[in-house]
Amino acid sequence: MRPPVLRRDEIERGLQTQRLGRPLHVHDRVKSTNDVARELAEAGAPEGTAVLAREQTGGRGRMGRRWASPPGGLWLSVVLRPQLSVAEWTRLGFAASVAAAAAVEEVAGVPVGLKWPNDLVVGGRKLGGVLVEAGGAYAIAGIGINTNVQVELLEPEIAAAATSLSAMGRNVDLAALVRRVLLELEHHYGMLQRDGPAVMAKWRERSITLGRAVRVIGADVFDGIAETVDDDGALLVRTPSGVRRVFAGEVSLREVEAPRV
Ligand code: BT5
Repeated sequence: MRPPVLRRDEIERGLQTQRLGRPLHVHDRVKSTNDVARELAEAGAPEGTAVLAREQTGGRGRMGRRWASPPGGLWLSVVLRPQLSVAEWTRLGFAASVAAAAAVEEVAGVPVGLKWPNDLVVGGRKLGGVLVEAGGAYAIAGIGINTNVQVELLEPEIAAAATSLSAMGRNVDLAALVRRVLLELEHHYGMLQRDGPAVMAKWRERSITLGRAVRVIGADVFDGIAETVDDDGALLVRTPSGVRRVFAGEVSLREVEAPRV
């Protein structure tokens, strides 16, 4: 069954935000909502301008990876114009992840964990992800959530580690979830500007990474215990040769017994 066309008026009805999602641009099919939002930001769109698409043909993850975006999912990007120092910008992805997790919990009643840096995880599988891209004076916060997505129709490599709300038997109203994501993002983005460390503490509360044996795949590959994520968003990993601070990369949770360090 073809998921229904997204209707802007239906989403706007009951939207409780002050700024985010105002205006809201809704498309049937775009390459990437982050690209559309970036064009709008470059043309001077105000903070809060949001772009939603029913389907993305070139959805992106971090580091040029592909993000499968069939109809039925929540593919959303929001233009932000943060009043933050450049060092604080890395926290945007953490704020957006906490917001997306809180929204899913509220609307679908499913507890959502976070995996460093920006994955939404349920039952060890990826439900969604966040991609923040910075422009000059703006940032685009891209949020993807597998809402009513048939996981078995995704490419096998992606399907193997993915889940969706419908796969969990939660058929949520996409418009209601969009409204809640925008509201939670507004709340956590506001918190970020007042008290960044408070947002990072909220991220840590939801973390499924911390305390676990991990393999870090970044500039090099190494194993250790993920100790914490600091207020700059770096992952601190204890290794036999000391604690290493990881700013970018991939972490896989290891099933093996933790190395003794
Ligand atoms: C992310 O990247 O998790 C960020 C995803 C952000 C998507 C949103 S949708 C709206 C906006 N517009 C865009 O173009 N992007 C944003 P990363 O951590 O790099 O994860 C990418 C990896 O996740 C891929 O290599 C796949 O293994 C896996 N993957 C791809 N599509 C998936 C999906 N739909 N569900 C679960 N896993 C997926």
